[in-house]
Amino acid sequence: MKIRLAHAAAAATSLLALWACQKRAEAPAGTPAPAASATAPASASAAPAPAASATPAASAAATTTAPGGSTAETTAKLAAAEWALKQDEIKHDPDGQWAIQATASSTYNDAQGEAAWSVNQVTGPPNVDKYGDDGHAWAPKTQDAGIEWLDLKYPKPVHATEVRVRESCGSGAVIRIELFDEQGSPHLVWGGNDPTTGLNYLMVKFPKTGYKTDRVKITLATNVIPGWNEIDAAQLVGKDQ
Ligand SMILES: [Ca+2]
Repeated sequence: MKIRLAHAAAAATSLLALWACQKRAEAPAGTPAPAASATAPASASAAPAPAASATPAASAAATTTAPGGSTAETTAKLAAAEWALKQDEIKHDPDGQWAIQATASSTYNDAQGEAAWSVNQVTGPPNVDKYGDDGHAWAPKTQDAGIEWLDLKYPKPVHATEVRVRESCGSGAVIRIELFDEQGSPHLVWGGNDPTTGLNYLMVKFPKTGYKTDRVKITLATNVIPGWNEIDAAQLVGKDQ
């Protein structure tokens, strides 16, 4: 039966549990075993994203008592503070905008409107608090089928300098970011290996665009990271001129 196959696949990928992000809901049956690679096919161009280094991975460290002091605890607190500062800075960036409309290649359970995991869950500011499966983020219809995309509209056209993608489950599967100019032509601003792990932002910086844009397309290769790949929100950064 397919259930047994699914269990076998799950066992085979247990070593990848660090990356995998499982859904509480039953996964669609018959999903092929995901490829065991965390490396995106390197595609053309552009500046590599800075490493997503400020993950609050520190909670584990906080429970280990360093002999002769509280070094681990201090490190954990500093990491947590750094994460809080980073989030605060992004949320209050005067040049940052959150998406107001979104379409996607697919949605989990064909979710529409404001339903959990629908594409509308990627609009507005971030509202997923911790890494893992969460209906406040968008999820595609299947876990590891391959190419999926989000097409996002922003309130104000700007000369863009950065895109920040907040990944909240199965992070690391983004392979491409494109901006659309006012004539509707796409421009690739980044492509490659997404280093994001845990709940964090993929932050892609690039030279200020000569054109104005209010539309961003984010492409994922969901087969790269086993399990569900969910996006909480995405910010476009840029100025009027
Ligand atoms: Ca969200």
